[in-house]
Amino acid sequence: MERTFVLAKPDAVQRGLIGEIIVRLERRGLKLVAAKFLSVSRELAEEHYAVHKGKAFYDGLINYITSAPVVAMVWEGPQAIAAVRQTMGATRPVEAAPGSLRHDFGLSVGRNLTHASDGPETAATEIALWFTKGELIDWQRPVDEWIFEGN
Ligand code: DAT
Ligand code: MG
Repeated sequence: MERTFVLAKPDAVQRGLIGEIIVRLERRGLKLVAAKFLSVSRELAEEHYAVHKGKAFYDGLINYITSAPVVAMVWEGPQAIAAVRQTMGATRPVEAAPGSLRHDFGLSVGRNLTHASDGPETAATEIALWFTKGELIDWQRPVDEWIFEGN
């Protein structure tokens, strides 16, 4: 089973889309294992987006992510990383598939509503950056046998 880190970014929170993001991931069959509502410090933002340091959009990205509260989450499921990226849609909302969150609610790459880990290493790094081990909840969900076929 795979885990991935997800953020409802400040624009999603401001626009009342926290529930919309969660309902789509729940409906998909993914399981929530951690969640918190927080204001992002500049230090945390810079660490989270360290890979983008030096790019033209970096300062705007840090300002955006620290501008208002976010919801940080960890979701679990088979191929959770790919599944969540698919539900979010491509980085640029106008290139995101119809039906994806970024398509259905976005227009601008700098206001694209969500973040989701892009691979196993980044998922592990991001989960450890945003959550303590004790904040990750192992819990049983009997319906899982009807969603996950042993993969
Ligand atoms: P993603 O969030 O889909 O993983 P990314 O990691 O390439 O995309 O970039 C992180 C964020 O930075 C992205 O969600 C929005 C912003 N961003 C990326 N490319 C950008 C660009 N060319 N102009 C403005 N913002 C950009
Ligand atoms: Mg990324």
